[in-house]
Amino acid sequence: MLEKTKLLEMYRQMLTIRFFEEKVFELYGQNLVPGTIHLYAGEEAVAVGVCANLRKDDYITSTHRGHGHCIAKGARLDKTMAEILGRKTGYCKGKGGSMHIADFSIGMLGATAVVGAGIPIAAGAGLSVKLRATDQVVACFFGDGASNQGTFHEAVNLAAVWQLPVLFVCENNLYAMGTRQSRVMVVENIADRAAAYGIPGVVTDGNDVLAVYDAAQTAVERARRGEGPTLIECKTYRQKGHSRFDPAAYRPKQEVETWLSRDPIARLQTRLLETGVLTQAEIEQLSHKTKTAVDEATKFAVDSPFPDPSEALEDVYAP
Ligand SMILES: Cc1ncc(C[n+]2csc(CCOP(=O)(O)OP(=O)(O)O)c2C)c(N)n1
Ligand SMILES: [Mg+2]
Repeated sequence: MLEKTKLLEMYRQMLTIRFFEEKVFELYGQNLVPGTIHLYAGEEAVAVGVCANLRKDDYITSTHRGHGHCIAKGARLDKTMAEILGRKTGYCKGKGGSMHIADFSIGMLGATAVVGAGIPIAAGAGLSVKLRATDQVVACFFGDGASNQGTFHEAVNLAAVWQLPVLFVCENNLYAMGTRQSRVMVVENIADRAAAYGIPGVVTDGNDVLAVYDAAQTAVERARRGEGPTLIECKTYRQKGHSRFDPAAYRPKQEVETWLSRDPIARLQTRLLETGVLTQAEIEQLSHKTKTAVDEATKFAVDSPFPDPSEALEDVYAP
């Protein structure tokens, strides 16, 4: 088992992401979120298990489902929430919104609405690390759907050829919008695709933060030694629909129930209680503290002004 402080920090981060996403869903219902939202609830163990192995100067790239990646890499809750609500105090001055959050100061290279677009960016960041001869690593999050884009195959191949320090982390939540993986792929494990590029491919339980942590640890050590990339497939499930109020009627009821019973937060919590790392009272305290942090971030965002229309073209072009 990992040391107590690490376990507690991972638990706190997963809880934070869950409460944050619940709040975003609530605010969306109140018409406070411009555009759309893609919630990460149910997949928290992936971002947290991977990022717990990263340093502040390591990089990540993200997706359209990126709030959890930001929080796990150390983004501020208030600036993240403000960006989602389109406020001037947000990470991109309210002009990016939910799918375009970036913070270079913590190595968060950006979310993107273009499926698969973050994958070559991660390879590029890996190349920059190699050219600068540092021991930084890059973790690249993407979905099962994105793994069918050409960008995935091109970027993984080049990263393998050049032995770039990249973790390709596939969040296989079984669906790309309403399309089930088995309708668009003959292989069952996306990690098997690693063989085509001569790199290790690992399948892991994406709803078990300790399993994700272990897989990422091995891959990070390999990358820091200069031995190249790893493909990690995390089997997971989004608890809500694809976006907005998608009722996800295309998913069998039994399947949803099975995955809800594997909730990553409840699983870690049971383990922490059983092993005596945390007591029930401590869990309640932590839960209260985390909820308060999300509420404070929400208040900050809601009280913040919108950007002025005159600023619309600022930060769009390089000076
Ligand atoms: C290049 C491109 N094609 C299509 C879309 C529309 N689209 C948005 S999300 C999505 C599904 C992505 O599925 P996956 O990669 O599995 O990620 P998940 O939503 O399951 O996290 C699609 C097709 C897009 N945004 N970009
Ligand atoms: Mg998917």
